[in-house]
Amino acid sequence: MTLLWKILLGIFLIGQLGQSQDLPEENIGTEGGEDVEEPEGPGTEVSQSDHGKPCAMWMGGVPGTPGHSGKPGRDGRDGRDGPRGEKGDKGEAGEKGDPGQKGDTGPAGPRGFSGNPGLKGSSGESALSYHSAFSVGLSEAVSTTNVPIRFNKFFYNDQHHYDDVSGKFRCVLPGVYFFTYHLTVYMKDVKVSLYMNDKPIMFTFDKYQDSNVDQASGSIILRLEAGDEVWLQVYGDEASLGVYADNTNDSTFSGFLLYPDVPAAARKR
Ligand SMILES: [Ca+2]
Repeated sequence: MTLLWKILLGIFLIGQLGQSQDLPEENIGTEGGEDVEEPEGPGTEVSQSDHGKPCAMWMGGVPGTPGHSGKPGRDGRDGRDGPRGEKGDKGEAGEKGDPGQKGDTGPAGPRGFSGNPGLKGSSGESALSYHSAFSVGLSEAVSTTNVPIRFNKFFYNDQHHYDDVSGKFRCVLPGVYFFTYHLTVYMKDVKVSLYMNDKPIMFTFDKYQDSNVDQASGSIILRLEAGDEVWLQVYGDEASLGVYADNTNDSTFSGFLLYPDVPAAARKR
């Protein structure tokens, strides 16, 4: 029994030492002597009451006056970014900008409807090439016999198929031609022949009557080859030189192509 008691006492004392370590240092210092002497005493209760007495007798001091306000602290660090705000109202429309540059040419569009028929065109070159006509006259009376009459007044001779130097019509386009002449007869009788290639083929005679202006005329249709020549000429002596002309009396000779001899190659067109 004695041994067991001592063990229990030892455990108790160890617990007391743990409590004293938790106390403030000032308290430990004032009661240090008493703690050393306690393990020798047999009664635990007595030593416990001795230990509590000094603490019960302490009294709290009067609260001190508040200290002066300290200096302002330093500025704090910047705070974190705040939460995202709500979406704002739509702004007003801006001013109209300058016109942009011209764009590239777009792709070709679809084929359109057929148009109206066009006007009829003018005659082609092939038709013009078959033109041959002349109409000439005299500026004065004929004075020479047995030579071609040289008509020197031109009403129409665009193709120049009538030669005013020789007084002859020269055929360029082969075909059928029509010739006609209207002569004023004055002061003398008129005897004229229409020649074709040095041969007289038609004759006209008109007898002049005193104090009267007369006319002599003739017409003929001939088939001509290229190079054929046709002209008028007085036949007989000077008594037949009655072909007359002045400002108010004309003597004319005309001819034109009626039907051209179209080449076989042209007919197939
Ligand atoms: Ca007559």
